[in-house]
Amino acid sequence: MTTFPPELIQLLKKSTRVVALTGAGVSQESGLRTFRDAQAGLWAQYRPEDLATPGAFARDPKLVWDWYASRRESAKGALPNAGHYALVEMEKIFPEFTLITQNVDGLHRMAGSKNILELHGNILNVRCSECGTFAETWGDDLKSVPRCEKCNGLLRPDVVWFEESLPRAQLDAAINATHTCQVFFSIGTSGVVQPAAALAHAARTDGAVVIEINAEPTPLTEKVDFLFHGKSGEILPALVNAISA
Ligand code: BV8
Ligand code: ZN
Repeated sequence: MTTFPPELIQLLKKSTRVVALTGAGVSQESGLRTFRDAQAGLWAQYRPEDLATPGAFARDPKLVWDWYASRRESAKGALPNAGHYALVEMEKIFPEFTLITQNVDGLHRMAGSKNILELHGNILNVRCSECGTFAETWGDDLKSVPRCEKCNGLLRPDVVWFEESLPRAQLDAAINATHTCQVFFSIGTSGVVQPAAALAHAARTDGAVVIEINAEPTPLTEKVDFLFHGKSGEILPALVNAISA
């Protein structure tokens, strides 16, 4: 059972503006592979960074479509874990709580979080790569990538690929929340993907207390004010209990 320094609990009890940045580690206990977990089966021969790019989709749209289709099915079959639900509780505890997620699995929304900024999109949504129209349904023949009903363009997952810009409104809101928060949590992220990884450092520069909850050290670890190594699905509920006590 994680124990927390009394000064941290005192600080959190009187904090009003709090930000939590989450990464794939938060969904690991829901059975979803993290981004740097070794891929399995057919996908073991590929690195995610080599598939999650516009170039990969241009070169082999069917390969990329199928990778996302298998990940979409995994995400659909996953349920939020105790870490997701603890973040829902944190949104009720802190007057101004902003959840910034790099995750594309939709589990924070499924758990009941409301004020969510999805920096990298959502794998459950599919849009046209040409006209941007969202598709509710699509054919699923084994040979080709489904096409847009409006313009016949290739459909694609509604996620941000490497070398693609993040959605401006979400990123601006994330930067604003980061600059004004008193406490910044970095949870279940390796802290290497930019510009999301820069947020924790910006919070620290602006004087926020930075707390890392992660299974292993990251480039942020030596700079944080409080560090909890372990599973977010165990540490977050314990933290919420300690704050609520
Ligand atoms: C962009 C969607 C402008 C797709 C993803 C500087 C500035 C700007 C850009 C760059 C820059 N330097 C480099 C770049 C380029 C690039 C980048 O960052 N590259 C990296 C690899 C160096 N960034 C971009 O391209 C971004 N675009 O900036 O646009 C631009 C325009 C033109 C040209 C250049 C730039 C776009 C980045 C978004 C990419 N899309 N996802 C998809 O999912 O398929 S990112 C992807 O990585 C996922 O979203 C994932 O969430 C994210 C980050 O990974 P993590 O979440 O941290 O997951 P990871 O597996 O790494 O770590 C999990 C951690 O959890 C581990 O530490 C593990 O120990 C821990 N853990 C595991 N289990 C648990 C746990 N912790 C707690 N409890 C557990 N149970
Ligand atoms: Zn279209």
